[in-house]
Amino acid sequence: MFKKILIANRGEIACRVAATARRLGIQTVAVYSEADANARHVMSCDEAVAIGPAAAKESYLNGARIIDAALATGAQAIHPGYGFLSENEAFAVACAKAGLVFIGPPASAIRAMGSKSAAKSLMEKAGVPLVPGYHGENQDADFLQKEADKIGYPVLLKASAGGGGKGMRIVESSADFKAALASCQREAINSFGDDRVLLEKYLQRPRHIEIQVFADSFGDCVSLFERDCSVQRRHQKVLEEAPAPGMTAERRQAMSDAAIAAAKAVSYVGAGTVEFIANQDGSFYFMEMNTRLQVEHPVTEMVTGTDLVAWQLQVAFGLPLPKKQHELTLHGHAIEARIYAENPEKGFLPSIGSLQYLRTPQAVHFETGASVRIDSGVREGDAISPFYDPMIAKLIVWGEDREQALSRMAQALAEFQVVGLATNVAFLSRLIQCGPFATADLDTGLIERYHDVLFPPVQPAPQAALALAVATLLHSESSTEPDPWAQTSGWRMNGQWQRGLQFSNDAGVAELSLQYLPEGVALRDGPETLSLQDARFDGAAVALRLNGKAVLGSVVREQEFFHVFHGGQHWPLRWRDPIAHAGEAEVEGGRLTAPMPGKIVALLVAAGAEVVQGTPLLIMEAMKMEHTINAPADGTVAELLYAVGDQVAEGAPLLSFSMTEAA
Ligand code: MV4
Repeated sequence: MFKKILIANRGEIACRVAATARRLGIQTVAVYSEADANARHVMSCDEAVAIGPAAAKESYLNGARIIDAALATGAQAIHPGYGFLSENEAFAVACAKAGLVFIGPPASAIRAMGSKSAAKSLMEKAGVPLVPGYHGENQDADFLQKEADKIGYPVLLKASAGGGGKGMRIVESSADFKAALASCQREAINSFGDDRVLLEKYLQRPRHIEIQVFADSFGDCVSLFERDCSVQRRHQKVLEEAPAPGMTAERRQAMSDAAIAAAKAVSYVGAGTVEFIANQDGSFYFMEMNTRLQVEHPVTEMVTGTDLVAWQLQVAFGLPLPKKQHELTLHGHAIEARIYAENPEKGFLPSIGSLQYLRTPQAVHFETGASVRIDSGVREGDAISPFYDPMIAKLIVWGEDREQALSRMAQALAEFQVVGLATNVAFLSRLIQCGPFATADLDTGLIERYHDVLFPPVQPAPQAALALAVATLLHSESSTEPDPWAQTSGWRMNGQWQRGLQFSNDAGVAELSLQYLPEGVALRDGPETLSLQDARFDGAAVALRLNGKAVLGSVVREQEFFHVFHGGQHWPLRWRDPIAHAGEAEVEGGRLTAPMPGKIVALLVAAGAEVVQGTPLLIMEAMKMEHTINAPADGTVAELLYAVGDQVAEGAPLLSFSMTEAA
């Protein structure tokens, strides 16, 4: 076996490859960009080489630098992971020239599958089913229109050089054909520098089903069966599962046979995926072959009990496949969800920032038979930078059947907690629990069709979440005031009994009033009074009793936010801190009111003083700290209502103030 390999990638897949190499006793060399000097993947390897600036073009896509790093460290082989250089024919050739093993397919197979129409012709010859259509060289508009008429509408126009959904046009009728063709050709030349198109029968509500194949250098090729990746958004996979719901043994056999024929037609070696587009009736057609290991490979590993990276290393070293086809069986059901730093409510815009707080569900390595697996390239405190894919982790669960896998996924998502940036966790939760996914009524349009269910309006925070935030706030104040949770009797703040608290989210503001009692606090929420008792804290974890009932959760503070995790949901609650906002106090009926209970320690102006906005007017002491009340606007102090040394209750008017009228 290899003694040392270089991993030409970053993030989750680099960590994934390093873990298998370690298990097999293979030394690993990481490469890293300037943005990744402290990255998790660097720490996962035995050695690391800096390869350039943050921009991928100048680092992870710089094949020459990576080959130099491999040669300099004495690595025998390069694992490209996915993305970056994994399907780069020239890189595969350059590795071989440098005497390094490229852990991937032969360069000729990468090339053969690189062009859509050429690949289709090859597949046609190999007997792999294709969508009825035309993918020849003749690009004459009248000829193409006649071909489209023969196929029957709707017809799909695709850029021959395209991929990932770019340059596609649905044509509903012969009358629309010429205009759609011209538009498709324009996009194709702009995007790919090649205006050739192909025609296909357009499938309504298709599914994306792909077959994992593996071939060795002895001509053996096996199928590790299918994955259903129908749940996508703008051609980005969101959920993947294996096996495909509704798949029959006969259909699986037919798809596997077709995939193996596709691989053999290009003399494939290594891990590959043959993508099919499937009709709801199960009929399927070749779309393309991905000549690399894929992001979603863990679901296949979980249902087949294999380590596909170990297979890649073995095959690349020149060993035969670890298992024969008859030794491969399916066990249970696996689902993967891709957790991203992105904001679903803002069009899935990537969310850049740092993972200030990251808690993931209990996960043990898949080989131990654990049912939850997390593949991630980041840890708490790490940044999600604008330079690379903003994936935080892949969450993969296994169950005896789909139903069990689904409930484990729901549970695991409920335990996935992030503070510091927006994530798609709540969206994924809704997605896996929505009707069509739960009942496996899958197709590639699911997310768009169920938009309303997947984007419900923000709800007001439940009282339990508010209680957790309040308890945490009082606990955090216990460095300056006695902790109400540590008191046994009669505690009150500065002799005051009451205090107002405001927590807001996108659904509105919760106006609470707090009353300190010997046995805890009472929380008034509108007409209701809730008793809040026995709060206990352990890191971010909080336990308390609300009206006698146990409430559990976690609370993380981030500036003015209390991030409450409770009942599997994340409630980011903005606390309107009266101290922080004291200077902005509203002029209520010409009066400034005490933001909190306290004592007047200084009066800085006299009655009748004309002041400008921001002028300090008086100083209060509350919670053993001094708070200055500033003029909220330009105006005149009409009357001072307290003297130095007076106690004031929260909300008490302190002085009357009249704003200068705008000229
Ligand atoms: C199709 C199709 C319907 N009919 N071809 C999109 C990406 C490209 N690789 C192939 N794609 C499609 N080809 C025919 N003849 C619908 C899609 C399609 C799709 C396919 C797989 C996964 C997600 C998709 C989302 C929209 C459209």
